[in-house]
Amino acid sequence: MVQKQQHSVEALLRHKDLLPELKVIGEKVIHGERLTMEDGVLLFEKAGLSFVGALANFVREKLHGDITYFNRNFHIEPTNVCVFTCSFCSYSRLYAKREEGWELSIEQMMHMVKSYDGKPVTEVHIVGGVHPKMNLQFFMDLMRQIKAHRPGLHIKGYTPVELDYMFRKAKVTPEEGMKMLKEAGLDSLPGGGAEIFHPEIRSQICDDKVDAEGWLHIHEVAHNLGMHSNATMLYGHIEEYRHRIDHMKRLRDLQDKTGGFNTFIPLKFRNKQNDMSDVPECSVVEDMRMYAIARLFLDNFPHLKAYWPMLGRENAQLTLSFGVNDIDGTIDDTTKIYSMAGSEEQNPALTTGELVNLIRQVRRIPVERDTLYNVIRDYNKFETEESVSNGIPYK
Ligand code: V47
Ligand code: SF4
Repeated sequence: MVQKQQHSVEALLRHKDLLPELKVIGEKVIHGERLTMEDGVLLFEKAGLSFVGALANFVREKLHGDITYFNRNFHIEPTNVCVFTCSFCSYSRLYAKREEGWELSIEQMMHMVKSYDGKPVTEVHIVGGVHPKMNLQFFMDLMRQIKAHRPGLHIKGYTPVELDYMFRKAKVTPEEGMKMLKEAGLDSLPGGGAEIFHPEIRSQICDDKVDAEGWLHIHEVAHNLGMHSNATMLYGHIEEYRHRIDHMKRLRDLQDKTGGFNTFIPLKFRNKQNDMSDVPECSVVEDMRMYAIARLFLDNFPHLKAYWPMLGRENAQLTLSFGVNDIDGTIDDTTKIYSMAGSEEQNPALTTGELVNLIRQVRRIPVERDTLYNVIRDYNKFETEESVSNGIPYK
């Protein structure tokens, strides 16, 4: 299969109209050589969609064949009150608008956790605004209670934005704070809060929260403690291509050092109900270009994920031909950050059967995973939507 793919990519490189500098990049990809920052920017500026798509698909199939992972998780958003003022955020409610805000107690969050008793979820994703009263101790108590109730549930929680704030308030170093959280039950970190690292852009869209160095340092500390994490990038607003490449380069460098990242998740900027509503959203073509180039540039990231509640189901299906090998598999609508920002999916709920079908419709193989990409079930062996939902194997 990969052999066949390689032949078709080689044929693409022989095309008489292909720019010589793109041919050089294509050859590097075929031979598994690393792309430079200049190569990355050039791909964004000069390469056709079919060119980057074919190369990204080649890399994807070399790494994962047709396998497309998803997982079963649920989200807890402890609060939407936030001390920060990111201009792209449609979600946070400062104290001035507190009547529109929510703050969940530990008891309320435990009630949510218990509502999944007996359901085959493997992960809880905890992320929200930065509330001055929800401190390190509060979240340690929460995680201890979750683990006491359901020890096998993987807790993926807190971005460096939340962590940096809670560590500074508690007067502990990132090393001390991460150790305390790990002991209380934190298993891994999600990818949020990264936005765009470059100060030219960060200073305009999220000036007051943790900077690039702080974000990367907290992930490095987590990796050094044996924890895994994800990384995101908020793209398609006021940044230029060089800022995207700079962002991915910083991630690639840290990954060379620690190997602790699992997944890269490009997040498409949505412009509803926020202070950047005048900035147009980028096109689907631009989305696919972003995914493909991420797959080519981040050669040391094992996985590339499309967050379907934000992109929409059909666009998420398309990404599976542009380098993506993972579709986030939230099973119900508990995440509000995207629906408030104008995501495609106002009701992002899919049954496992529907998600499996979505993946099969584009001739890929659905595989359920846990947070660390251990295989839970290979759905290739299951046939109908009903049999998938009921867990009956295909004979
Ligand atoms: O950091 C906020 C983004 C992120 C908007 O690790 C917006 O598995 C688009 O990181 N348009 C938080 N995006 C969510 C996140 C995430 C999501 C799913 C899976 C994982 C994972 C992580 O949401 C923020 C920010 O970049 N965001 N506002 C907006 N208007
Ligand atoms: Fe707060 Fe996160 Fe919104 Fe920024 S993106 S204002 S840190 S909730």
